[in-house]
Amino acid sequence: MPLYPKNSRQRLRRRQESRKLCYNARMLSLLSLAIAAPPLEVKPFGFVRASGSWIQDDDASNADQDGFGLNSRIGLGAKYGKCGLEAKLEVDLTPEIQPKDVWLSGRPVCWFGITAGQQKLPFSIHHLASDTRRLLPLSPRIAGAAGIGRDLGLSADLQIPIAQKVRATLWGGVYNGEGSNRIQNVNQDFEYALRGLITPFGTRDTVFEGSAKDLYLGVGGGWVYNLTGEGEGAEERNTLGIDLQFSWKWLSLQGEYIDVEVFHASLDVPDFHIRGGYGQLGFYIPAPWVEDHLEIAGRLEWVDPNTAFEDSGLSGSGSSAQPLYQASRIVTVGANFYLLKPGEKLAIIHDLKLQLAYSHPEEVEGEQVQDDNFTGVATVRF
Ligand SMILES: [Ca+2]
Ligand SMILES: [Ca+2]
Ligand SMILES: [Ca+2]
Repeated sequence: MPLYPKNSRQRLRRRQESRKLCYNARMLSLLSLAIAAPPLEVKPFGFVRASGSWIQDDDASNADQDGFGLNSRIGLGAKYGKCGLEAKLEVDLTPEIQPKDVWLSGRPVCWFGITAGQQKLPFSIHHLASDTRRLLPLSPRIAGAAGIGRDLGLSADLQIPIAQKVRATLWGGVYNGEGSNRIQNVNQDFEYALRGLITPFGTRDTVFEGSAKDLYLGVGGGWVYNLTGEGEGAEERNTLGIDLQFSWKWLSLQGEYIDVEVFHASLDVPDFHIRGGYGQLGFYIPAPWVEDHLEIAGRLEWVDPNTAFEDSGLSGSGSSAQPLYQASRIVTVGANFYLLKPGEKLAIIHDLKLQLAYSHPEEVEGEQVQDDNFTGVATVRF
């Protein structure tokens, strides 16, 4: 007589087999977890941007501002998981060595993220797009006059997905308000920024100007508040901006309006506004041979750097030939040559291109300034 009845031996074998299966399944699930764990992506990047410009010499100025310039930057980006941790470190090498973006960002869930460190304030498309991803070689003057840059701070963003696409994004942040590469908060006051962007057809991963042949519409608005200086020298700035960006196939349109209200603690210094806006257009020539490689671009802009004053002719000396206070209207036309197709992923960030543009600023408050200029920029991005 066998020790165990036949059916109990079978049961034992079945139990052993099922235990083995269980073990295998556990190993498999551990293995699949290891495979599914998001890999850590570390990516070096950088660019070299060489520019040359010719600027008409005004009779009142003895400075010849024609010349060449070189900008170069290197950086390192690290990403863990699609909605996990991300870090960025980038440093300008020329014209001088200085840190640009230095931040760490965490997304506990895909639709919400927090970023800490030196970062761009969420304001204006032109400001948020990298220097290498812009439609024209020179920035509209209002972008520089508004003076919104990078700052040390803490920000949060909220992405609102509807039907699997991000249709709206909100940003908010608190910053030092002392400008780039300033750790100390000199006046112990903070700078605040808020931005909202509606993107009915989905958002872009990277901010850039122009078209990548995608259908894109972005309607945005932002506000920045900052108090700089102390006592009688204190200055308060309220900056409002609205922006619009559209692209489809060969065409791209973009416009912004920015108004900076400047208050002074001292009653001797008049309060004023810095106001300006621009509209620009890019169009790829859809002809054989040049299709996806040749884009014509144009921009109409208006700026008043100080609504309380107007200066006649040139203000400032040496290399700052721009009128400091008087309003200008500027017409710019340009052409861009791309060495990669816009449909390709790399071309979305304009990796290899040559840009040429001619600008005619017309002064509208005081005397005319001879300051027409021609600029060429070659960009290599990796
Ligand atoms: Ca401050
Ligand atoms: Ca003025
Ligand atoms: Ca002029």
